[in-house]
Amino acid sequence: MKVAVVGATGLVGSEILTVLAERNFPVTELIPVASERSKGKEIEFKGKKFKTVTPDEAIAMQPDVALFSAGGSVSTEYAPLFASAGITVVDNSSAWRMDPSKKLIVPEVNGDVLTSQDKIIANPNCSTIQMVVVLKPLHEKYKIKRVVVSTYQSVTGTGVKAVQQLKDERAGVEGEKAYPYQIDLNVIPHIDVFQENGYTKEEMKMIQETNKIMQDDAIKVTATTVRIPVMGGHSESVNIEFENDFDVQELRQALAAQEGVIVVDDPSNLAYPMPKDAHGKDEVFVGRIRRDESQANTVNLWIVADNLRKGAATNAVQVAELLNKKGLI
Ligand code: 2RA
Repeated sequence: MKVAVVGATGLVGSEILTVLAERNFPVTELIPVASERSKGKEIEFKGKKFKTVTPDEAIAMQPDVALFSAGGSVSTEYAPLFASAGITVVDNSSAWRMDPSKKLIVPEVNGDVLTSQDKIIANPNCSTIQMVVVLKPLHEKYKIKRVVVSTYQSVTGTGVKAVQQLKDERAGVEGEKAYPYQIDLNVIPHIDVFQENGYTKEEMKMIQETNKIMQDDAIKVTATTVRIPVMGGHSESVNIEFENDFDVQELRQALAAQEGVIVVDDPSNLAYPMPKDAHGKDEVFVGRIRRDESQANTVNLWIVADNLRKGAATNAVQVAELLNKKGLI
């Protein structure tokens, strides 16, 4: 399979290359794509060196699938051009996520809705992906009424500049700033731009994307998204109210049986998920599972995943794997 990776030199793009190699995706030809500015830059894949090409050159090379991770404006401009050339696009930006004509896919949750008509497929926001993988079996079993989530998000979600800001601040070096404030030794309750309703765009993504992926607008969601000085992954404190009552042990078993989820929940041995352990892993980790004693039919839990992996690269590659398995590419 001819695979183009658009944005191959970025943080998510390089992770996509790692995941394609690790999962042995059947790549017969790799086409790394970068902007005109980085054209000709060398990247390595499975021990071989490849030179990046521009998006227009990539279209002319007719890949079977293109995994985009180059930001919203590149996706808005180029995804339709790739699609009209017959190339299926899996897009990691927010450009197409809420477009009613595009599918927003997490394979373990709603992979079954993909058809041969889908030429631009959206990859959800990282903080949404790790949450819906956990919500899915619980919604099936107990019917979710409302979700209250607070996030603790890694600087890798912002990109290379933010990782550098944290490293510079730790080293006491003056450098470029990705955030309006110091991030080291700090917590910033602000991710993406503020909206008129007082929420940030990241918070609205978690709300709207959850309803779209779960195919249920009746699920009420409210979110507070926060940046913390961590690199390994995003963490989320999630409070879920169900229509029906549950047994905590049964609920834990339902999560353990869910594809892509690993339960780490043994307080007596101080076992709970942490970003330093999730780093570099493809699964979503869940722990601190306990009944919310302040309200009926409600559970509290803690979800952690590597946001560059399941939150971005791994999910995109899994979508490509699913397309391949269904014979859609
Ligand atoms: C973040 N959700 O962590 C973003 C990345 N897509 O900032």
